[in-house]
Amino acid sequence: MSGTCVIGLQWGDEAKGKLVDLLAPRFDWVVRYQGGANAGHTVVAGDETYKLHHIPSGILHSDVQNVITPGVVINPTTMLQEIDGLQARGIDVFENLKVSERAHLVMPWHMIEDATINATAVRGESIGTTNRGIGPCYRDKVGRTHAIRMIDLIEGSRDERISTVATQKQALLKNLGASQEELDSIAPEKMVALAASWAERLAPMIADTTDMVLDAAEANQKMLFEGAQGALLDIDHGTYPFVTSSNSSGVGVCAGAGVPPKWINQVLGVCKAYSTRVGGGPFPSELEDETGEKIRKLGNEFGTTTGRPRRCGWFDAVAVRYTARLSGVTRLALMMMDVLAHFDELKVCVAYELDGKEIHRVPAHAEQLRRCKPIYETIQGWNTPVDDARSVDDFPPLAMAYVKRIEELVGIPVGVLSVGPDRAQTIFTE
Ligand code: 2SA
Ligand code: MG
Repeated sequence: MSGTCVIGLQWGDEAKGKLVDLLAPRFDWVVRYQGGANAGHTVVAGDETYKLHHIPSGILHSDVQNVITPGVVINPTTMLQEIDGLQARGIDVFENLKVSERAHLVMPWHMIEDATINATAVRGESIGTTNRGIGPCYRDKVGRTHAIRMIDLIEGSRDERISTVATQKQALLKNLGASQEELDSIAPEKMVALAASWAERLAPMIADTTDMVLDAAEANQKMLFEGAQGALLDIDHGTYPFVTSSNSSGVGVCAGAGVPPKWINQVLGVCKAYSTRVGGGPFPSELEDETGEKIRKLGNEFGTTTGRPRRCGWFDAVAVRYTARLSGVTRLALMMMDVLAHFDELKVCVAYELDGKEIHRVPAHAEQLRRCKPIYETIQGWNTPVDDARSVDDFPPLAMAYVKRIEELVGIPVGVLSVGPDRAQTIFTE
């Protein structure tokens, strides 16, 4: 089998969805393997724009099998809404999507818990989660005692299980200070009825995706693994604790999808030609000035899921070199080159200054990263639109010089350049 991964190398929103949609026809399978409805993958096909949260970005291609594997956390209500929206636009989701019986469910109580967490400062700053119940659901998965999985929906003991956990959660949330209204909203009888309605609609999709994926790999089929969020948000390797609750870097693919490493041979590392971050946490190359504002406007940098304005800054080669190495990246995809096309001068962060010393790695402690001052290299901008570029030859030499410098600093060749949201605005350099 050949397995290719599409991994975000920054803090998410690198336009992975666009690449997955574009590459999907070359593959038999598209696999979503971590995260949940916190993801927002935008795919533009002709005049239609699709905003996907749970559903793999290969869904627009009817001959590609899409799967959601054990590492994903699923909110069935929002997933069903997403499916209905796609079905209404003529995409037969029920035909080519399977969901792992091992995947965990984001329950209404997780949303209440997330709102509580979000209001809490961690090391003086709020994490700024997407409020989609992601952290509390993964916490229950690891804790085991209160978890509900897809397979629980179609097992005989469902009603009893849901009712027991709902009762326990009401008591726990009461202690956390939840309102009576919130407690009533997760009453056991309500949760039992909700789970039954989910089961009725989702049952045909629930499958042993691990077995399916292994069979396909052994039968030499081609698989595309679609990462969500970015490697700097990885729970183990990111800018902890300002991270998401799953392994969003390349190292998360095997555990989340249920495939051994031997099946993975290509990793496309996706990054913007600049940096963005949404939510709290340190961001050394952040621009809190009119240049940052200009990037936000030109790049329309607002969250796909929550609509939040994204923080913007220059490209951070220290951070991307780290995540590219960690993720085993074989080619870079440099996105949003059209946004950088309106500057006389560009900067790239090539090192940090931490407590008077120059360093070339990302420190583990959020406080240390917060103290890091970016050391910039200034690069001449090309200041000419590149939206219409369709091959490398259409790029101004100064734009190619920028690309070359990024390649050198990160240590990986650029294989894809993107100059706009449309499928046609993507250049494969080889
Ligand atoms: P969570 O909800 O527990 O995963 O939040 C924890 C941190 O992870 C960040 N995070 C994201 N950052 C960028 N994009 C994401 N997806 C959406 C999008 C976000 C949106 O594509 O635009 O619409 O706002 C995403 N998901 C999680 C989050 O901001 C917290 O910093
Ligand atoms: Mg996104």
